[in-house]
Amino acid sequence: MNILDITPALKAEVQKVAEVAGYLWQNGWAERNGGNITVNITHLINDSVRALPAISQVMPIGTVLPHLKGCYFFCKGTGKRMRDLARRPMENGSIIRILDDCASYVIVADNPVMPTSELPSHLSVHNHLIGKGSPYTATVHTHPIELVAMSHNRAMLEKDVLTRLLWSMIPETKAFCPLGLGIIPYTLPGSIELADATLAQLDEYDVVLWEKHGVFAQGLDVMDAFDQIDVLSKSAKIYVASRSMGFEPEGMTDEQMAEMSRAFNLPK
Ligand code: 2HA
Ligand code: ZN
Repeated sequence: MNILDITPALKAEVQKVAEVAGYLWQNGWAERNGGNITVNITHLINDSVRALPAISQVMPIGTVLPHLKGCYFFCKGTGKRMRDLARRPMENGSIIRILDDCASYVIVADNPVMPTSELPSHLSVHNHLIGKGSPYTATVHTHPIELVAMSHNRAMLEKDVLTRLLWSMIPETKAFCPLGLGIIPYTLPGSIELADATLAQLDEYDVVLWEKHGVFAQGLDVMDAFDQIDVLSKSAKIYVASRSMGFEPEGMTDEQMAEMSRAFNLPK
């Protein structure tokens, strides 16, 4: 018997991950093994999962994350493809348990699929979220074409330039991504520097753009994290479509955006 079959809430959560993995692939945002998804599933764990034996050796995280003691995560496997995760989540991802030292983990289900190479940075974000009492449980990293293209433009990398541009393309973007888009200057993928810079920006924004690489989003669940990337990407596509029709889009005015903030009670 598969562990998901005796844990319906967990099964529903893993199915959401698979659904989002499919969207990332269909959008052309997840070539080869590009992108990562990590979801904190601790609140869905029952005694059957708690009783599962380790099916891997004890593996070091590479850092100490005190708020993660005894937590469980579903993680995409290292080198695995989003399009495969979409169809067969438990063969292309795994459930891990963080051990009491807060510095190591074991895989408990379903297969000994090693988690994403970006595990330390994803787990650092989860540790930070729990530490500040955040309700967010999911982190998503992916490579949205138009947003990455925009990050090749120096002027667009200035603080909140892209946020303002993207918000001004269609009213919903400000309503559904009310904190905007943080920017992280080019940093080596998988590095501690990138993880630290991401952590710092996520206190101010729910989605951050890694220059010339991709986006990293946090959300209540994996669908929420995806939705925020999706609305920003929609705005980016409207900008690109306007430019390819030969004009610079006018964008909503400051007053129209201020009116949105008042009407929707938005923080910025
Ligand atoms: O793990 O996209 O940046 C695949 C990636 C890393
Ligand atoms: Zn990437």
